[in-house]
Amino acid sequence: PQKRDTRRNMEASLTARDRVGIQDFVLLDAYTSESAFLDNLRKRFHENLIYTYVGTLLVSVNPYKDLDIYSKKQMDTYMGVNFFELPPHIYALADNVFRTMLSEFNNHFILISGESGAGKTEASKKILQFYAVSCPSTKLLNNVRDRLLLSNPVLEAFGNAKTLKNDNSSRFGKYMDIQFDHRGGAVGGHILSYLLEKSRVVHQNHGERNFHIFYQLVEGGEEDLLRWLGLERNCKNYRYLVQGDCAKVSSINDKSDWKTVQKALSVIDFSESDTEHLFGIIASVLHLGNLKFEADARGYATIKNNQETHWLLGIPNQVLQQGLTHRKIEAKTEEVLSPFSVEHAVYARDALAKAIYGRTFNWLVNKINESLVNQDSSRKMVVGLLDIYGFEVFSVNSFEQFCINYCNEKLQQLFIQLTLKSEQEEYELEGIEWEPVPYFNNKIICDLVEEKFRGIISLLDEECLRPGEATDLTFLEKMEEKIGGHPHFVTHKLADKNTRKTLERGDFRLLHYAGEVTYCVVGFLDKNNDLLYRSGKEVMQHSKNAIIKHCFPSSEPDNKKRPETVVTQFKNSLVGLTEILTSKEPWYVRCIKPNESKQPAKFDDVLVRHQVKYLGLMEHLRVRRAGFAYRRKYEIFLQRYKALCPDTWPNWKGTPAEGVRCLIKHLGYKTDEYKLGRTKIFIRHPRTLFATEDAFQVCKHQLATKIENCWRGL
Ligand code: AD9
Ligand code: MG
Repeated sequence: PQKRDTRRNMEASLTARDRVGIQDFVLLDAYTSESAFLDNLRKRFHENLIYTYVGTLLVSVNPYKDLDIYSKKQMDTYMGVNFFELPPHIYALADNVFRTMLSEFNNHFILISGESGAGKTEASKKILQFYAVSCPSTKLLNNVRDRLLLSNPVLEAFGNAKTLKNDNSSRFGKYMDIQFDHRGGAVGGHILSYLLEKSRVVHQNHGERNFHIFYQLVEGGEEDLLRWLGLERNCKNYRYLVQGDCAKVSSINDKSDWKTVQKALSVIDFSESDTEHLFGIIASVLHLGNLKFEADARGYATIKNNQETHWLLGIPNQVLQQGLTHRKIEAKTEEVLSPFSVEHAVYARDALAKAIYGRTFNWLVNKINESLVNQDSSRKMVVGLLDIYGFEVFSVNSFEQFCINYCNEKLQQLFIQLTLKSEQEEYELEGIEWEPVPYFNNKIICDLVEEKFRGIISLLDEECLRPGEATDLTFLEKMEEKIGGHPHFVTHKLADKNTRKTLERGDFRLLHYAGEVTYCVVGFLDKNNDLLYRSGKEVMQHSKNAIIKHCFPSSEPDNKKRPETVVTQFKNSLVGLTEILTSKEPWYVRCIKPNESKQPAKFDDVLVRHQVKYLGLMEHLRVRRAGFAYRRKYEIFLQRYKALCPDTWPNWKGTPAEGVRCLIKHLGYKTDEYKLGRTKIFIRHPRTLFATEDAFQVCKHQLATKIENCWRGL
């Protein structure tokens, strides 16, 4: 009854439409007008109503302030309620995914997208928290639940950082499977991580920071610990922490975050020795960064100040020193040591610091996964959560932005394929009359980046295969030669007079689905090669630190065999991700950033309009509006609802299509409410289906009572 009341309240509140707007864009009268769409979003935003539906897709606008809508009470309200009965909420989406999974015994995923700072990570945390509270609980399940929840602060500490766009920006991609048993208990999880932005370890742009964990350790670490690690409580003393010149950030409390991470580590099975080794590594990276090199009389690098690095890493000082100032080269039958110049030594040191951090991060993800392994081998269902770094444009963009934006391009392509394209193809296939909705397909940009032989990735890899000859500039020239005529690619040389003024010779510009980005080609080859000298690797193999030992196994193939380049590995991992996702049922959260200054109550029309456009929300709305919210195979629909009609219950003798026809006639479906395709029934509005589902629940209850009474002999 309480829920019905809520529905009535909602209806009443619809009269206040002028004030709070419409909660589902599908109901918007001027549904083809971008301005009407924007008006509705703005109206709701100013009323703190940050969520709005487009059918079952959830649009979320970052409020940049804490709203009182995520309490336990709110979670309870949203549990088990049909989608459209309450105001839109991320909990409603999470709950519907969960219940659909339980009733259909299949796998789902929630794709959360939007540009950097739009609220993806926060959305994914809210969903996880909702499941943690709403799932059935037992002691064992609570254990899994706590680990799932606490994996977040740990991964954020090591994989997030302050950027100019977002004080807590994800610098790695994350896909998390939450595994449920047939009763809906959370029984395990698994995390896949994608391309961590390792370069941040050794370099940060002005106004940005290194990964949070470094500052947490220096600010929050206990006195004893810092002493043991040879660290001082002053971020300014560490070269790797000061390049961005903003070690302190008002929105971040490193001290209390340190405590949270400590607690989390203990819950996810980190032994004392694990944490000792882990923070030994973090400290050793800071010490590495402070290593200085001097040129000896012959101009070769020698180490000027060697601090605690060697013992923190458990490597004899002599071995480490040699590894940092020389590299091994093979000469005919023997190996000889070739000394580095100072510049070369600095490069090798930074490469080592990046490798240590990157591999430790992967170790961390594996360790968390071990603690999330499902102990119960029975069949399980999953809800996957995808929270990846968002599209980003800075004043200078490099290889990292290229990878991040390429990834967003791929996710947009997936969205298009699963919604706009497949939806329209399905109508055609099912013989349903349909007026096609035009949309921009970004496949052309994906191809430009990843096509075999002539895509940007292929050209970059090709240049990486010509050490000594190729440079970042030859890579640029090769692109100009091979893809110069592409409508989404431009450089200084190719541009018209006006555009040329905005480009340097070393730039190339891509016209991404989300906007133009100018990339500076400097560093592309180097970052894609991600070269770590063999001597550096071998030095690490001497380590007594258990994590380092694990991360640099002596069996690792050496440089003789060429490893895959960074971007090719990334491309392959995205192919894998697409396969994982397309085998599951999709749901979408589209996050919008209301302003560039991270301020509450500020709605920048131009900025939001641009996002509405490139996120494809208008096209999605048009397809939804003209289409059908719900569709099911005749067999499945009949099987579930046949008890509602005396002619189809208990067994229907004819074809499933005829059965469904008979059933909906009995239920009184109006002709404009549904369409019958070749293999499926299509229902226009969710409310039609909800009414049928409600009737089914009543019927089921009556049937159960009847059976129980029979048993009792009443
Ligand atoms: V990035 O691509 O990882 O750089 P995200 O993940 O899209 O980005 P994030 O979720 O980190 O952005 O949100 C950025 C900040 O906005 C958060 O740190 C919060 O301060 C703020 N935010 C986002 N969503 C909410 C919300 N629902 N309520 C309150 C929010 N604040
Ligand atoms: Mg994020």
